[in-house]
Amino acid sequence: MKDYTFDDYRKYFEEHMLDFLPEIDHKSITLYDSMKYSLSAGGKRIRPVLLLAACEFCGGTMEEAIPYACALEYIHTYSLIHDDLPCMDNDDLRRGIPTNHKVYGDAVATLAGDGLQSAAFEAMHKDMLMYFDDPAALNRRVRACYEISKGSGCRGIVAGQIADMEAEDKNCSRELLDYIHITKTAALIIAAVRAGAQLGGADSETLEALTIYAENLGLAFQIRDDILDVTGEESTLGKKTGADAQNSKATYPAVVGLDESNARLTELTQTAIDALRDYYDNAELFVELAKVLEIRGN
Ligand code: GRG
Repeated sequence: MKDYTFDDYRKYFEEHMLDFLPEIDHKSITLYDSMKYSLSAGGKRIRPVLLLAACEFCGGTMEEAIPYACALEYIHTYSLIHDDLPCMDNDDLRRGIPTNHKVYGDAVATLAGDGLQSAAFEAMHKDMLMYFDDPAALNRRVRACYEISKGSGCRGIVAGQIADMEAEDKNCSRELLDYIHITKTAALIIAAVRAGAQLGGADSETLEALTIYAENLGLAFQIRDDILDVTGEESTLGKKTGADAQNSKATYPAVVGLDESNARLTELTQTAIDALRDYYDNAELFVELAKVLEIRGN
């Protein structure tokens, strides 16, 4: 793996982030503006960085992975726009600025999310179209696209969103809570790592180790998110705190308390790091990222 840092990957990603949006007719410029508004609002860019880094870790390059990294961030951003809508979580603030529907209205925000999701699939398929004369390269790309489709679909974030909505105001078991967190959040983190690994041509052992890393990191990420909703600062988080309790959401602190939530977060972070034990010489970015996310403030 090259010696790139998280910031190197983030910078490369952000330089190319808008390159894979379809060219939009001027008559639909409001749609493009609203899509760009949420994409350009910032965000930690964890998913695209994980995808680029996993591709290089497995022997590929970030240049070949960039359409898929962008596609993944388009899908993640669409899910945030839709999640913030009044018919879902009804949030006013996201990534430190007013939510998409607060600026463009509910209908345009819905379309911005739809546009970003379809732009993601268009970007991946446009890239695949260039590899019909290279079956091995095409194979890696189809596999990456499958990982992203799976994470963003009815077994991934969409399943997580409905389970999350239906668990509001109810007693939630630990089993259901983990199901919600794995589908709602870990699914796209797993998709990022596995898509990058597929693009890089990972062998089955490395793919398995990276998958265990991503599953544990993804669940840890959502537990930290739940904890921050209770203990975090609105100005640092860029969104409202206390929203989970106000909406009677199923969260780790609500179901098991803060102490046990923190203990589980530490345990999952360590399990994620341990999964890459055999690769430590090369896996510094993944190990450091898990440690940073365990104590993140936003
Ligand atoms: C399919 C509408 C729909 C929603 C899917 C992703 C999702 C479910 C809902 C969004 C709200 C939420 C709390 C999701 C959990 C995942 C999560 C913690 C998202 C925030 O990710 P960050 O912290 O965000 O990486 P940035 O802004 O940094 O990209």
